[in-house]
Amino acid sequence: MAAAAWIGATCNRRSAPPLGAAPPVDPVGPVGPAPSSAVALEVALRAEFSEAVLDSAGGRAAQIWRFGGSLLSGKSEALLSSKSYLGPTLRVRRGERVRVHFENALDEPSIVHWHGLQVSQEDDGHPRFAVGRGGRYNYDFTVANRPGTYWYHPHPDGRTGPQVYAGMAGLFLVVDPDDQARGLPTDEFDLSLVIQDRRLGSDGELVYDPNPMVGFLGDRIFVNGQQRPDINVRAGSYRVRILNGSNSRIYKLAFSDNRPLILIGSDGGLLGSPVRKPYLVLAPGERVELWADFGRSTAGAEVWLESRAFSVGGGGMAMGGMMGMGSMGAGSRLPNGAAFRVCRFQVRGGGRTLRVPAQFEPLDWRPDEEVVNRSERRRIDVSMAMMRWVLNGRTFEMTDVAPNERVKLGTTEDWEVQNLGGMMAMPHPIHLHAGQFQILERVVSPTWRSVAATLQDGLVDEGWKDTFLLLPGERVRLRMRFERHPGLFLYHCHNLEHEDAGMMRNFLIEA
Ligand SMILES: [Cu+2]
Repeated sequence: MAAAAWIGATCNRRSAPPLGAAPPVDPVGPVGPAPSSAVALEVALRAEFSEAVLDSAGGRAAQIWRFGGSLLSGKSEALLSSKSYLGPTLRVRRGERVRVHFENALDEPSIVHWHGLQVSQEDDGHPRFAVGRGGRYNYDFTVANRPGTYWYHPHPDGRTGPQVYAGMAGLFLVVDPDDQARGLPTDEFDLSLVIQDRRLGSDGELVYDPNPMVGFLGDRIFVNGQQRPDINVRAGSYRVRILNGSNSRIYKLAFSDNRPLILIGSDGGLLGSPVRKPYLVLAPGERVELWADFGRSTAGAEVWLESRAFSVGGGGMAMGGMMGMGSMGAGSRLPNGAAFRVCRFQVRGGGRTLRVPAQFEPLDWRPDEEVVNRSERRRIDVSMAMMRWVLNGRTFEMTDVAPNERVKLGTTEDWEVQNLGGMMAMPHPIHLHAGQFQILERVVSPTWRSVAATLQDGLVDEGWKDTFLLLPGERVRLRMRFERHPGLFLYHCHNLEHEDAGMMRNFLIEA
């Protein structure tokens, strides 16, 4: 229990579920057909105690938790180990079958969620499947998703925040062999950045002391597990994939030379066509893919990726401070909405400048006629009750499904998610499991327009989404088709401290 000192200090409301024992679950429909194809990638993934150097100045190793990975079968480039606390990057193609043998060597229950992937309920990492120390869980799924930037992280009940913070996260890239023919930068010109914030004590160890209102906010920015790295690039065109792997921090990303950002992809892969934005807002769990040309001006040039100032509303700022326990200090040193630098791109040597493709494949949107609840949209009200964030007035119960949380397999629905926090309202990144959806509409109440104005030009609603940022006083309409897999899935806030405090619910896809 070496890492227990900092990891114990959570604001958790519930005791942990019994070790390794999945509670009884009602039968939730047939399991999807067993994959019959050959396994393209088979890996062992171990949640384990480890060490990593976090303080760029100190050089002393800190205690971390991580996903240790090893390749059991498949191509060597399908499992790329990281040089940091992050887990290995998995790289597979659509249609390939993946087997993961997960082992938990931590002292508390854990389970792996494949964020954004459309898999069966048994493969989705629901907390009811969490295994305790020494426990194992086997995943076996065929990648149905479009090529894109997905990721994996733990999803145990009440402990997701501390586990991700301790280092447990990794990328899951669904790669496309046609990208080069499509005119996209590939190989070394295809970069992935995982952005996270951390806080280190004077001993160089991670400090985790979340604020019950705001969540956890660190005061040091890490990219790919390293503090404020310089990223060497060539003068030329890049595809830059970015994951916000932070617990609670929202980024308003821009380049220091004020060039527009060219968005080519979002959570579920490439857009229909590139979109230019003045800045990009990336909430916890969201991904973007950018087109970036470096070194167009002078050789040896550099450009910073920055996060710019924005407003988060009452619950994210003043109230968080007033109610503050835990990381008030960290929160006030670098609150959500503060401006800071993320990383520096330094141009070293020549590359190739490509022309941004005007179009990619058109997206196959679900039409209005297909929507089964057009007359009465399903509503999810985000509010606060008894000083806790709730979804339709409820907090998470392991297998509980309310009457308005049942949908039919093979149908398409419109959902309206509404942020009603009153003066306490703050932004919440909302994530749905079991598929990708499209964002149709955002409406902000007049009271909150000035707050929304600091973020709305950079919100990423384009393309297929599995996570979106719901601003204070805002109503968002999304459309999702429940296909392929029946069963019990989750929808929740991806502010991990909100999630751990119960801002999560099940929904049941009935066959
Ligand atoms: Cu939240």
